Amino acid sequence: MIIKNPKFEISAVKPAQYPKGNLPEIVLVGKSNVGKSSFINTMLNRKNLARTSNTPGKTRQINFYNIDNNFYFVDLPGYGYSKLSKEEQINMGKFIEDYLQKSRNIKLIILLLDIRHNPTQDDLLMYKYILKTNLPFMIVANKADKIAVTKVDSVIENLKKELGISFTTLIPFSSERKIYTEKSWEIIEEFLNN
Ligand SMILES: Nc1nc2c(ncn2[C@@H]2O[C@H](COP(=O)(O)OP(=O)(O)O)[C@@H](O)[C@H]2O)c(=O)[nH]1
Ligand SMILES: [Mg+2]
Repeated sequence: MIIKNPKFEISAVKPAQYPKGNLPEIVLVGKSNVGKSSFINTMLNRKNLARTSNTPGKTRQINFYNIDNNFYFVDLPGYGYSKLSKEEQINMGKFIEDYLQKSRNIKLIILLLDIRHNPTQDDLLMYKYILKTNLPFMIVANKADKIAVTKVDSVIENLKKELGISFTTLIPFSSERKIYTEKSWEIIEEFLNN
């Protein structure tokens, strides 16, 4: 896809602030620090359009990036940030689910996992939640640069078994090495055109 003018549009803290209109949305979901914002930057070939950090924020905000008035990348807050209290974590979960329920324009949910680890308890909860929504989704196993290239295929197969999936798309990704960006665009475009 040729990207001309991707723009940050709004950090929504409540549904009234979600963008008006019907642009399709490609939504990034995953635990804190897994690489959601980096994924957006890598796909757009921009260094800092989506804010990344080592210290995940505590704010419940949803960042909308308007991609050439064609669609939105939606950067959801991360879950499972251990410095939040249990109650704050539950509220964060509700905030995420609320958006997934309310938006009428979601074309694809991209659930990011860390390729180095088994899915966490929170990952599994989110995965099950996404299944329940019946929204289209794919899984991206990020930070593939952190494991040996020769191991990637078997780790992906194991992840599929772990999650009990056969048809869902699950691909490795690395923002560090910028691999699988073309494959990801192919999949995203397919869902956008659906
Ligand atoms: N090695 C490596 N680090 C990554 C990758 N993607 C993100 N990171 C790093 O992980 C940290 C969190 O990334 P960020 O995109 O802010 O995660 P978010 O909280 O999910 O939005 C940052 O220090 C990134 O540089 C990747 O593919 N490989
Ligand atoms: Mg982020």
